Amino acid sequence: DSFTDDAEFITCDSPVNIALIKYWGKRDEKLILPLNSSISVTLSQDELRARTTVAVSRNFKEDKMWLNGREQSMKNARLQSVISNIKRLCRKRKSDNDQVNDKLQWKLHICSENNFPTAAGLASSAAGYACLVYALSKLYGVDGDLSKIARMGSGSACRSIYGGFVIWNKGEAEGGEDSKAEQIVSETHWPDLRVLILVVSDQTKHTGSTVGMQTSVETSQLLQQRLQGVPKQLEKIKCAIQNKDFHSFAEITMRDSNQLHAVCMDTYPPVSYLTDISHHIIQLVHAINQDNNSNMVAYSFDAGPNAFLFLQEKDVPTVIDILHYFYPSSDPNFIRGLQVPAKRDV
Ligand code: 2P0
Repeated sequence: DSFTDDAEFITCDSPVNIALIKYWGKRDEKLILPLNSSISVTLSQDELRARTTVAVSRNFKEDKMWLNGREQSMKNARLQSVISNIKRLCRKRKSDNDQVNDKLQWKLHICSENNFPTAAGLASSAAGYACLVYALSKLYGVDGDLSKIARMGSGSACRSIYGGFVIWNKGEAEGGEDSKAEQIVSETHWPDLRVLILVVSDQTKHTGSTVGMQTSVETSQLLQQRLQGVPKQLEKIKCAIQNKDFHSFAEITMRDSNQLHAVCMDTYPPVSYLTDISHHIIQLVHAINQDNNSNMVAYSFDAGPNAFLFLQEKDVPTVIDILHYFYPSSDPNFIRGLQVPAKRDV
């Protein structure tokens, strides 16, 4: 199919978010409702971003989708759920507008690409679904709470709809009406916070998050234990963020990352996302902090071996020197630039 005058399209970029208090486990697989609330920071789009173009045309013969240049099946329940939810919102608001009604009938083409390794534990599904939802909302002229629709694509995607520091409230409602993200503070709140991403591996992870967390819910007692403690950790990190208390922020962040990976090891059969290099980075960060008598760096790992390091701007040169000393011959892409808490710009 080719574009004609009848085609309408829009391209959007979307940022990655990294959880400080992690989401791990669902109470409803279909609606993607989490067992616990989570808190994340949205990163700037200089290094990691998803870019999605969505197009409709009366000449398209069927719905189609490409991810990083490869055609994907449209028979994906989450993808279908996102598209139908956006269209439903559109119908609700614009039922008397013929032009919009036409557009809703036309076939849809989606083209999405990441400028970083997909499915390597770098939050690609979060950026990808947030981007798709945002782009579709613009195409069909829909506004309103996009976070809930992004959640239906991938849980963590609901947090990439906002910039700065974001909480995804787990909600109580059975239908998920109140399970959505909201901003805690904007990207201007803590301007000297920095994030360094150490790309230990760009290989696709062996156990995807969806299956990994499902197995944890079924088998891990430690997960049940963790769920009891999360509300307190959420309050503590909110407080550290409000006060820009880096020392506490760092400890809470590292403890939560460690707890997630302990839960993964407690899962049966165990899921291990960290590699020897990840463990070395953990030891190195604690050595740096011990030398400094206060936390200078914090690590956080998602469902993959890659490290997200948090630090303050003043400490960036020191930490980069140390990293170069310990990883002298590593790939030039090993350190993926400096990220700052960012607004969710389009
Ligand atoms: C998070 N992760 O809070 C946690 C930390 C990975 C480790 O959210 O099944 O891809 O699509 O809702 O969102 C990754 O899980 O899982 C994730 P689904 P998702 O960022």
